[in-house]
Amino acid sequence: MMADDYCEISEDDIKAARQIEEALENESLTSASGKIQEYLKKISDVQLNIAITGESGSGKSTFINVLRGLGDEEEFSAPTGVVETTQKATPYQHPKHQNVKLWDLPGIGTTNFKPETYLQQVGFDCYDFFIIVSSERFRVNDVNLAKKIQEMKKSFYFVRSKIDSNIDAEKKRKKNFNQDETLQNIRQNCVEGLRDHGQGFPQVFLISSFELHLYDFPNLVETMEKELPDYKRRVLLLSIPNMSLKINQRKKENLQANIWRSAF
Ligand SMILES: Nc1nc2c(ncn2[C@@H]2O[C@H](COP(=O)(O)OP(=O)(O)OP(=O)(O)O)[C@@H](O)[C@H]2O)c(=O)[nH]1
Ligand SMILES: [Mg+2]
Repeated sequence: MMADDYCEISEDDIKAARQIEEALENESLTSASGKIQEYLKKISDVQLNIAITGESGSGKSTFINVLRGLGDEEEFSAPTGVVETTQKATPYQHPKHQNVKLWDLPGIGTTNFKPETYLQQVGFDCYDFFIIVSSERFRVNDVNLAKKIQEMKKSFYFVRSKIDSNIDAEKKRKKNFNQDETLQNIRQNCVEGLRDHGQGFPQVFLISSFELHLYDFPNLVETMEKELPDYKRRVLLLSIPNMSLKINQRKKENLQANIWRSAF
């Protein structure tokens, strides 16, 4: 399945956008604003395509399964594995939002998906929003994905996965093990890695797909719940790029008409 099949704006969206544009050209602002209101009510119907991306083996497919409340071997779950597993972008329904699709992308950085061709192979610019999943170390591929997303003026969450492995290893090996300090180190490493490459204040979540109640998984779910409508709104607005221009134009015309009227 190709991502391009899914990331198109629906016929209905285009029709509604045309109606608004026409209203802005031919009707009063009040009538146009009525149409805009109507359109905004449809926000809940907007398709949002979220790409789960990152290096091969970072835990992307496992993460999608836990977000959907599924075990790795349940029916309809995403295949996971200890060797390169996901070979093509595959959509999965978000558990709560009908119109949100979670796309399980192949991992970047294998012989099948080299960094030079990865973006094109997975149709990267088609998605509306991204979750970069990174395990172990902060890597150059993570930075490059983040940069590309920024270039496209889209947003991402950065998920640092497999925290359980890090905690277990440190606990076994270090006499002065302090969990909070270890977590703080990992977080700082991700935030600084992104910030040093011009990513401002990225949202970083530390998670273990094996221990969901620990670390940042609950916070990530809550943040998604809160912010998904905003991303839908953004997708909606991007689908009608001319609209604000036309609104401003009409306001200006109205203003000029009023100036003349008061002058007379
Ligand atoms: N310890 C630990 N292992 C994990 C976690 N998430 C995933 N794994 C393991 O990491 C391996 C890779 O997981 P996948 O979910 O298949 O990784 P992926 O990023 O989808 O891999 P590709 O599809 O090959 O790109 C599997 O053996 C998982 O069980 C986690 O939170 N903690
Ligand atoms: Mg996978």
